[in-house]
Amino acid sequence: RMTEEAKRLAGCAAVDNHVKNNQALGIGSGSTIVHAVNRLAERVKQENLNIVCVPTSFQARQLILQNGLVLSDLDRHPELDVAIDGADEVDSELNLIKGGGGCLAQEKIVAGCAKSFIVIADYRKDSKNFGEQWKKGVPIEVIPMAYVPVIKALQSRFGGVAELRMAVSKAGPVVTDNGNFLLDWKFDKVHEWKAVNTEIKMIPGVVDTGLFINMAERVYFGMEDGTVKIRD
Ligand code: DER
Repeated sequence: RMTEEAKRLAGCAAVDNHVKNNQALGIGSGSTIVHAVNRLAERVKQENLNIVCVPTSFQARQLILQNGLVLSDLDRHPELDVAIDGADEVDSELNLIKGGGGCLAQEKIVAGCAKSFIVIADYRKDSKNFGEQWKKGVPIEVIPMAYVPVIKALQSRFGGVAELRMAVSKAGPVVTDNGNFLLDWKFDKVHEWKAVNTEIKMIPGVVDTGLFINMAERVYFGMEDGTVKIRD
């Protein structure tokens, strides 16, 4: 399909432009990162690169192991050279909505440990303002016992509707890799996202948000016409 090829283009461009020998990499989660990891494994083998990979989820961990890459962690490598990850939406200032795959908490930790945070996405994620393309709202990871008060706080202070993310292949709510629940907050207006992110993070019970504000250094968009668009 068109978007799969666009994801592949973005993933390869990021790996080819930012990965070199003797690096510790942060490996994101989702479907676009699969293409980046495939290309990384190819380059490690061809060029005999010394690379270690820190995952952002169980899925990323499996991807690293399945591709024969060296698995590491933040105990051994608390400072990463480059983190590569996907996004659900990118705005004109390179702010991201992430967490569509429910891995935002570890993704933000790893992205924050990297000298350079590089995002890969297909053309559908390229937006001006949050909400133009991505309609599922901002994912928010919460401590399970607090999800109702957090929903009430979110809706009364910021408007919109926050919903507990229910699992499809499991009865009950989605449980994250950290044993927490996820809310999807469908906001209903343009916010000052940097301030709102901080205020949401301060609500007792909130673990983290899918708002990655002022974190990405560069985004590679795989386009429908087979080109790659770079936004810095
Ligand atoms: O859930 C996540 O944070 C993923 O990184 C998401 O933002 C991108 O997933 P995709 O590459 O499958 O679209």
